[in-house]
Amino acid sequence: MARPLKIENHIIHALDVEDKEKRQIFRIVKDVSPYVDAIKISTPLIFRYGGSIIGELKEQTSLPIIGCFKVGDIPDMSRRIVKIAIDSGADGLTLHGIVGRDSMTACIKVAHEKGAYVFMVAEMSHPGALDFMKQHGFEIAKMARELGSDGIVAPATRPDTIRKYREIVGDDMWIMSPGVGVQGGKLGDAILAGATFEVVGHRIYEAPDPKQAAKTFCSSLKERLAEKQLISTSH
Ligand code: 3DU
Repeated sequence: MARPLKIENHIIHALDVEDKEKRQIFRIVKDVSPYVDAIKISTPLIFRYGGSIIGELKEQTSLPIIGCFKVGDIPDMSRRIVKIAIDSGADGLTLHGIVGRDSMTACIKVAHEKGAYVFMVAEMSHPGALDFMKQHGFEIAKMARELGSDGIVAPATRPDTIRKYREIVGDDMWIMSPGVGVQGGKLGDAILAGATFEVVGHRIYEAPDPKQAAKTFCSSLKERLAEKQLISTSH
């Protein structure tokens, strides 16, 4: 059974550190865990260390590990990717909604059978998302809701669109919002617009002291949310 994803700090750390040694990676995970709600990993870490790294990370933290593999293949392959990622220890996964309903249905089915959760990417945070993806983001979010996805991914770099995404998915789905920091999103803007979690990668793992950086992100976000009396959002 997957580790539950609790909403406490509203921050997910993107642990994109395949260039570091395991000992340094484990240190970061231990140090940042009190200040974030999940650890998100991506494909480069798996290429560097293999799928067994997921289990090793889970020995360092009690937080859930979200595999941000943006699964988006034909239904059979998508299902197989989701299955092996969860069997390797992933508690949650991201999926690429733009590949369509059949692939997403296959992913959600196997994830839920295995007690894991999924976030469907509706719109990405980088400028290239405006080429094709943004035009379909709201439809993807609607599909995510209809298919029973646990959450969506929507950009912290365009917080205004988050309001609309929240309207579409309703109050009971998670919205994970990447793009805070190096991509230009301002801490707290996405949450104040309706997101559940903001994703912070570089600004934590590249800091001279990742623990201090995570602590500061956590307290600054709490202060901002408290100002707006929005200290916790519903799921
Ligand atoms: O820009 P950062 O270093 O804070 O990291 C952002 C992370 O979020 C990184 O792992 C990237 O793969 C992920 N992500 C996006 O940046 C944008 C998306 O739309 C979806 C995921």
